[in-house]
Amino acid sequence: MEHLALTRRSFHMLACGAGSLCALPPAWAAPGAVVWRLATGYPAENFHTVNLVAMAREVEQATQGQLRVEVHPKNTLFAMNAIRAAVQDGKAEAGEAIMSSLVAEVPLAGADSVPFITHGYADAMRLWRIQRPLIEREFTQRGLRVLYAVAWPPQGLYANRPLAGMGDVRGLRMRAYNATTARIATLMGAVPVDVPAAELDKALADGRIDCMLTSAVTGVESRVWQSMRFFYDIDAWFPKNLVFANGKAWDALAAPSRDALQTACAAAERRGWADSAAAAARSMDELRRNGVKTEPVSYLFNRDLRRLGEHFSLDWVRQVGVGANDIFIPYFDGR
Ligand code: PCA
Repeated sequence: MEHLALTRRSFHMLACGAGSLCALPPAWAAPGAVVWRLATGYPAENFHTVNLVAMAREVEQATQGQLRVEVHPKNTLFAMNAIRAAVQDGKAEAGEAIMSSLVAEVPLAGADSVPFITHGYADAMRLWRIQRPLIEREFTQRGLRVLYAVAWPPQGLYANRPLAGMGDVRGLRMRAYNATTARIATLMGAVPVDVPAAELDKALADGRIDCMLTSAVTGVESRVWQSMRFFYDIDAWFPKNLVFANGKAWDALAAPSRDALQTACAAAERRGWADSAAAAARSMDELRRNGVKTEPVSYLFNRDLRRLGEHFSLDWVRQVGVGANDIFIPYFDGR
């Protein structure tokens, strides 16, 4: 009979969907189990996604299968920029988004992409601790629940030619992945070209961009050396990915499942920040191995970049209004 031919693997494919990453090896779902779908736009091998899958595994183990979180990577469930709305509307129970993509709805989410105010992971973490209660308040009002956030490695500048100063960036096609990065490109005198992470490899192969600001990790994942062999390690900012859930889906969980999810998310946050630093170091080596020259910027270029950072900060404060003080005052006071 046909159903007897259903192997554990094919059952797993049916249960989890072909594009998803289930946390555990195939197993029959526990009776009454709740399945959450978690959407992300980043690839399965990215350290953020690997961390999500580890979180899902912990939840599944702790709840003995009562709550299963399926991780759908690389836009397979929803396109990156649609994930927040999809989770808010209950089309997916949970999702991950880079915070600077949420600024239209939650302006305070943009604080981590203000360039040159964080000088390492410790600063980025301190900024997150200040941002978190404010973001939580905003998310709660929208029926969303904040689970955790993890920083990307510092954003550096890649180019297909050596850049001696800001003048050399003028007119270049600079990759951007949301309104925030497009604004930075414009301030640098470049022409923003919208390319989501999932399409970066192809855009580089097609020669559609001359320069970009992103991490060493994304440089490696997109094989940046196909067209860009210069990397300026300017530590411009530490964008964070935010993982969140639909508020109703959260409320509907049985208390033990909710506790298990909360515990696993706290662990994922701790682990993710450490993984980010480790992935950054590995990726820098990988860039060099593939012929990317990592160089410091000249004194004048650095000065101009920092001025641009100040300009962007002022812009950001103007745009966000007094709420920006709730972040910047404690952040700069805590230095
Ligand atoms: N990589 C992602 C976001 C930030 C990063 O380092 C990207 O470039 O799309």
